[in-house]
Amino acid sequence: MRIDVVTIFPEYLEPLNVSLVGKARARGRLDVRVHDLRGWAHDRHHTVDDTPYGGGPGMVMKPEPWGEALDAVLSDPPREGEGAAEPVVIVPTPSGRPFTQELAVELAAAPWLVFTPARYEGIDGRVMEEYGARLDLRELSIGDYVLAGGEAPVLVMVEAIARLLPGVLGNADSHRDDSFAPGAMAGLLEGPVYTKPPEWRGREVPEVLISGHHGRIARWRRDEALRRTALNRPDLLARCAPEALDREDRAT
Ligand code: 6GU
Repeated sequence: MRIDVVTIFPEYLEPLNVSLVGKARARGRLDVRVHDLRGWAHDRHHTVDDTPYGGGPGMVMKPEPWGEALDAVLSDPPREGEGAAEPVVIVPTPSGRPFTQELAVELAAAPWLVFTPARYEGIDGRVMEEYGARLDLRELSIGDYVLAGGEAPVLVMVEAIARLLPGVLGNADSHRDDSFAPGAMAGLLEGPVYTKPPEWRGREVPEVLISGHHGRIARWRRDEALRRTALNRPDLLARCAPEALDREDRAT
């Protein structure tokens, strides 16, 4: 997968060299390219923002540098089997649609993602009109709070996507039980986990986990998932299809 990021803070994306995403890059599973937007601002001060039409607080990112930057980045597609890959352009904004695990799974199948994190009050709306008219462009939000810019959301989204790429997580089964994953756990949150020692500060590991009884362990884990979901995310339980629950879920 190829990932391009255009930003006025390239150094904000340094964590992409670390840990899981860094290893995926080192292994050749991910080709990440970070570009400085100011390279496409041609005045003496490399200006990328201006005051908003219609008035109001804050500044708006000018369309010309974004247009030149996107034209340049999009003119160099990764090679994909026979032809050139189609890009998915992702515009991080608190006004976007929610970025979810389902979307992470969908985007992990794309060959090429181009992120355009903005600062200030956002990017001139004509940029999204222009590229949205001819490309798959998504305005995405990572949650119901406001950040100072889209760079941290890019780190969040890239990590969520990269860990789903084949050969990136050590174990192909690792995301089967992820919280929010559809399937056996029916979109429930994961319950608590334990490791050695069996007793720590007088607290013991739940006895069932050392019982070796796989049926009882699976039942206990599911009960804990149901309990945690009811406590922390009752909205998820409410959305849970009745068929996703089994007879024993109702019994407890
Ligand atoms: Cl994608 N950007 C900003 N600036 N704030 C956010 C966000 C994105 N998602 C949630 N809050």
